[in-house]
Amino acid sequence: MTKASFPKDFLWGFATASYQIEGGIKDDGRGPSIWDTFCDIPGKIADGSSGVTACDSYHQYPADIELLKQLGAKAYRFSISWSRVIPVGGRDDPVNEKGLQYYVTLVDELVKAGIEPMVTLFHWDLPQGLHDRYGGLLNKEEYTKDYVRFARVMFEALGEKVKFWITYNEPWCSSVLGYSIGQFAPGHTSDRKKSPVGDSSREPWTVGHNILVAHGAAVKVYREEYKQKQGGVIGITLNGDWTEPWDPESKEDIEACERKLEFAISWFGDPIYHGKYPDSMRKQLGDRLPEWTEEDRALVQGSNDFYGMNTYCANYIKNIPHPAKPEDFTGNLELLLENKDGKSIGELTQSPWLRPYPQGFRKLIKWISDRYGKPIIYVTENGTSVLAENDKTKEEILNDDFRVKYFEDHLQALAEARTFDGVDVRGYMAWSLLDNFEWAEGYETRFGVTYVDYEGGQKRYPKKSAKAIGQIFDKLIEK
Ligand code: GBH
Repeated sequence: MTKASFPKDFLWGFATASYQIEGGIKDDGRGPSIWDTFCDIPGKIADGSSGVTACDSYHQYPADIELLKQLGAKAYRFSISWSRVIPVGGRDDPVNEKGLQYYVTLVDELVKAGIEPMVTLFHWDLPQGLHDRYGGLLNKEEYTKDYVRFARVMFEALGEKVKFWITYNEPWCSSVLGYSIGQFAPGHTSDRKKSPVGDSSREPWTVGHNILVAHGAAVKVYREEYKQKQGGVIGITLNGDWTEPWDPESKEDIEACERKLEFAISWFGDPIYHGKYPDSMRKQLGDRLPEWTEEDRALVQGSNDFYGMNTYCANYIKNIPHPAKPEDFTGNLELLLENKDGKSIGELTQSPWLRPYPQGFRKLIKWISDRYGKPIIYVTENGTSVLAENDKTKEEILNDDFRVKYFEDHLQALAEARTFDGVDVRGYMAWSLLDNFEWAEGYETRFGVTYVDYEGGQKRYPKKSAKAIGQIFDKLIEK
């Protein structure tokens, strides 16, 4: 019997994002991002915190690299703070050399340590200057030009040392959480109790479209001007979680499961691989979903060298038997954590939305692989919080058996998908290297394989899971 495994050159490591770890938000000329602004609005972040210090990685990055070395990581995925590099953000605005130098040094040091840098250009922290100047992500013409210039600055500065570029992290989150429910920066929503501005029925679809076009434009520049001499690959990272029917007997719930995956993943995946939006979305959203011009389609279709996959959990799905509300972004269905019989999809964690369901990981990656013609896939995020972890003592936190089990189960499922389902997965980045600023949840929720002591100078202490990942890979990687 064949054993599920990964090939020798399988790229594994850990992931982070700029605003979640860097701190130093005013250091060396960094400009504000929409997340700095959002965190200043009372009530938006659960514990009233912000990324002002976070893990202090702007200063303590050598400790991060040390940690990666110690854990045996082959790769490190991090993101660039655009407003650190171009403080106001625009194509005619000055580059901040000191801010740029931070990333040049980080990449140099990683390469020296034998760790492959995987660079995300955009993990949600848009320069506030661009939001103020023309509405940021809502303005396709202006935004695309500014994003392409930013991308170009990074391609030039980091050059051939970077072989993996990710244009965007989870455009679904920027669109839906930022422009429909207002839970993330810039907080737009139709709900006037939460925000004075926003139109949940239209803005998320506009923003999603604009991100796709900007992604495509940056990929075109990379392929035409840099790829050959630098030898890297470029793609986008999409988020999405597996779905199971709330009532397995219900045809409607089964159909709704597929629709949910389309609204979450194919919204972006289909234009990139098939040149169009899914029919289910067009049917529900009509002309609120932008049309593809020939010009935009040419930029977007075929624009992925690889598919970046983020996934954490799964949901039960229940169809809604009434016409969709204008603000619906799910595909007119309910997302539930228990099925018809009251069975939970997985154990509780600190994140209300996250209950581990490893078999869903295998099914989802196969679904993606089948739908998009067996693309090369890198899992760019996967991980878990732990229920009430922050209330425990440091010693207890370091013994994170729950997280160890999560990684064991998910890596086994992933190896099975590769070995038995023919999925072309080439790498895996655990979320996250460090406990960090968990967006609207603040610091209460910890996702790190490393405990960060926020009261003790952000000192890092690897948890059991940090060391376990290397051991799990050691067992699964072919000798
Ligand atoms: C990732 O998103 C992010 O890339 C990363 O920055 C973050 O720290 C990590 O997850 C852990 O959260 O509240 O019902 O609207 C994961 C995808 C999609 C998960 C939106 C939470 C909210 C569901 N996220 N989802 S709900």
